[in-house]
Amino acid sequence: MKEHFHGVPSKFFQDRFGYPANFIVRAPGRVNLIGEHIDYSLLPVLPMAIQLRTTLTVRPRKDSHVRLVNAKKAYSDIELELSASLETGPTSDWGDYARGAAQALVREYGITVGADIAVESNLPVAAGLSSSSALSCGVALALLTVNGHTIDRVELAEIMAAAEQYTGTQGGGMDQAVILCARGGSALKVNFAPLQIREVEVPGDWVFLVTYSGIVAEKSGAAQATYNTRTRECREALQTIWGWVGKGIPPKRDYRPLLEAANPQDLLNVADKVLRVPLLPRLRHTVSEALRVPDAEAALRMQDIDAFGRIMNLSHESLRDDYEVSTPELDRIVILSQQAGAAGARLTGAGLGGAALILCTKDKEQAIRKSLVEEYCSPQGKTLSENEIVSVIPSGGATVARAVGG
Ligand code: NG1
Repeated sequence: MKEHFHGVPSKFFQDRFGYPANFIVRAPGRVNLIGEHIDYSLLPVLPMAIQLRTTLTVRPRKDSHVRLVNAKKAYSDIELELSASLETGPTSDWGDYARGAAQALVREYGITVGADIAVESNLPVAAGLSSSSALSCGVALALLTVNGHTIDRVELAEIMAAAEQYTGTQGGGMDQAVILCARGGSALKVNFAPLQIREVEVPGDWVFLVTYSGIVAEKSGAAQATYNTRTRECREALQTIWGWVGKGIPPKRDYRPLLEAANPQDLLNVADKVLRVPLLPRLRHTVSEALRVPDAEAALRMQDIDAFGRIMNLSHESLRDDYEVSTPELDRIVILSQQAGAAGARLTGAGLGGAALILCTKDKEQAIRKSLVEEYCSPQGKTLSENEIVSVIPSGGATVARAVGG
C-alpha cells in the first residue's frame, strides 16, 4: 500500500506547525450500494469507497503527545497524550474520532510515539459518506506508521470498528472495512464476525451520483440518539422473535442464526403475529434488506443495471417506510431522479439527512442533473447547484505515502 510522494506535502501543515510534514495518509469516504442499517446486525453489506477523501499530513514527535489541527475553521485544535488517561469518555467534538482510535491502539499495540497531524478533507461532514470513519481510520494509520507498526488491514478494520464506539454511536463495521480494504474499480462485499471481504467489480459504464440533501445528519449530535434507538430496536425484535423460531439462548445482535432458523416468509408471518410497531417494521426492513444484498451482488456481477436499480429503489422504500430514517428531502431527490430516468436511487449511509445515491447510465446523467438543479428545493429553501451533484467512482482504500526526504 506504500507509494512515494514527491513534492511539498502540505502548506497547511507547514503553516500550522512551522516545519514540514513527512508523510501523508489518505482515507476515502464511501457510499453504501446496498445493505443499509444491517451491519450492526452482522449481516453482509456492499459498500464502495469513493474518490472524496480525508488527507492527514503527519510528522512523528519525540514524545507521546498527539496534536491535531483541522483546516475546517469550526474545528478547534485537539491535543491528547498516548497513555492510560485516554480512558476518559467522549467529549462530543471532532477529537473523539482521534481519541477513540488512539485509545484502541494504545490498548492493542502499546503505541507510545506521538505525532503532529494536519487534517484536510473534501468529504462533506454529516452527509452519510463516512467522513467520521475516514478520520478515525486515517488517525489510526498515522499513529501506527509513526510507531513503526504495519497491521493487516482486515485486523485493523475490526479494531477500528470497535474503536469508533468510543464516540457513543453503536455502529457496525462497514465503514472501517471499506475505508481500509477497498480496491479501485470495485465495490466490497463485506461479511462480519469474522470480517471477510470480497471485491465485486463495478461496470465502468455505470454512473453513480451522490447528492447531498442539505440536511445534516450529525452522528455526534441529534442523529446519534435515533441511530442508537434503531440498533436497540433491532436487538429487541431479534430477542422477541427468537423465542418463537429459534432454540436456546437468543443471540445478542446477530441476525444470521435467525435467518438460518426459518425461511424469510415464515419469519415475517411469525413476526406479524408476535411483534408490534416499531419492532415489526424494523425487523421487516432488516430481513428484506438482508435478502437484497445477494440479489444486488448477483446483478452487479451480471452487469444488470436495471435489476440493481430496482433493488436500490426497494431498499429506499424500506428505509423510508419500515426503518423510518429517510427525510422528505431525500425522498424528493429519489423521486426526481427516478422520474428523470435513473435506474435506481436511495438514501445512502445512516439517513436522517445526508445524501442520496443515484444509479444511471451515462445517457441519463444530464437529464437527472437538470431535474435536480431545476426542481429540488428543500422546505428550508435550499436548492442544488450542479457541483453539489458529484459523480463518484469506485476507489481504493486508505494509503500511506512517505514524503521524499521527509
Ligand atoms: P454513516 O452514514 O457514515 O453515519 C452509519 C454507520 C454504519 C452503518 C450505516 C447505516 C458508523 C461509523 N457508521 O454510517 O456502520 O450502520 O450508518 O448502514 O457508525
